[in-house]
Amino acid sequence: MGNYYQQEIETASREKILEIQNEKIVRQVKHVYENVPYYKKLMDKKGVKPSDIKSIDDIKKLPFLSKDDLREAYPYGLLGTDIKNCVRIQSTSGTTGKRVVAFYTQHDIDIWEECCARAIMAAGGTNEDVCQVCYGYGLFTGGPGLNGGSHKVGCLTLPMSSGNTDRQIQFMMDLNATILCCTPSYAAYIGETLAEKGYRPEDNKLKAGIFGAEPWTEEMRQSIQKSLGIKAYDIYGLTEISGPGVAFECEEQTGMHINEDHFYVEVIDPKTGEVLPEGAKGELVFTSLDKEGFPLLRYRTKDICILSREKCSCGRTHVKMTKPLGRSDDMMIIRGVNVFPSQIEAVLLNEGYTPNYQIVLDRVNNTDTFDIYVELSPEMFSDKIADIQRREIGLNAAMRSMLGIGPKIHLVAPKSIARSEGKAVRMIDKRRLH
Ligand code: DLL
Repeated sequence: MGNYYQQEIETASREKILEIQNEKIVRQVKHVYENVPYYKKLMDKKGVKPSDIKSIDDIKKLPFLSKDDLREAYPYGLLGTDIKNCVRIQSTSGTTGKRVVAFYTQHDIDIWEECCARAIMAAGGTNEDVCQVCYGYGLFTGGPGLNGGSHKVGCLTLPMSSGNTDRQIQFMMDLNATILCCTPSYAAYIGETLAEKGYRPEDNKLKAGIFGAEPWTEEMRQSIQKSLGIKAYDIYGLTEISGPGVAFECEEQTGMHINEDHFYVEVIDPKTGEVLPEGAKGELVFTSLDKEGFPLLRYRTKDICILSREKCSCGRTHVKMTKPLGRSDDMMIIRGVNVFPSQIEAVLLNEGYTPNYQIVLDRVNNTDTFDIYVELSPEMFSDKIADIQRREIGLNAAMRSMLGIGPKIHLVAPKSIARSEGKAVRMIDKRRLH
């Protein structure tokens, strides 16, 4: 028998889940139409009325939303309730200067934390566990989401946030952490640091890790499991739909169960928008069925995935998604932070540079390296090293402020970055994550 947080719903029959979805979608569409003028306009343009949505199958009639809509409607345009009913904002990168801001009522926080609690219990968590959360706390959803889930399960929670690896290890060892929550690359780094300090995998009390927010391979899973002596579980989510816990892995480790009672999932052809049959590879689209603060309908994630309804030995009935197999846009995830080339371009132009640049990503000792080669214009060019260094420091700071992480800037001579005859090759990713 599995370890469930909400067994009845997690193992409900397909018919029961459909019944819940049918009921919720009718209510949610009506609510959004009446409360979100931005989406009402899109529906009116498509000629769809709330009364056209009689069951979940009718969802195909609704218009899509994307990050572009979020930018256009920034900051309040997609709010689904009076702002005074909201208790929290979380945020992630937008495609340019404007970030995505998502609003939560207390009800939304409860749903979100319950989803994270399901993930923790699927990884074997109980109220006897010590759960070390080293996802970032703050605007990023990772820390707050797993923190809330850990409380709901009744684990003793260590709200470490990210970074300061020596302190992470000291707490982990002294306070007998049993569950580790962080990005997979940070888990790998912790494993490596433990070994450097002379610890063997059996010296720690960890039994499970809940890792997500960035792509990671099956090989990486094996290596983390070995170095920490744990079972490593994947977890998926995005700020727009709530945060971590939209989907999570169970002990079978063959994909992530999507919390279908809260989030309806479709897979579409990213080029045509056509809904694809189950089992086909395409872009994930989520509809939040019962969120109040930021109730997005048919939100295009740009994550490429495959869904499967194969029976799972854990007893859960919710559909499973593969790990994201890529993106249908150019978003990069660097040290767990989402970065768009368009943000980098915006900084360069703001700072007076030309948009001739190249991004190089690599992974050294399980940590992402992030280099940007930027061409100087002839007027900027100087043969004084101090001038160049001053510019590099300034540009690094401007990038850090826009992106939330600092790249290593390399200023190069005018015309030294190869021009391309077709699409410019702006990004070289040597990490091989998919
Ligand atoms: O990364 C939420 C999260 C926090 C998930 C902690 C898991 C753990 P965002 O910053 O909005 O939210 O980024 C969302 O990250 O569209 C995917 O492209 C990527 N992503 C999230 N989880 C995974 C995963 C959080 N398990 C974007 N594997 C998503 C691969 C992931 N990519």
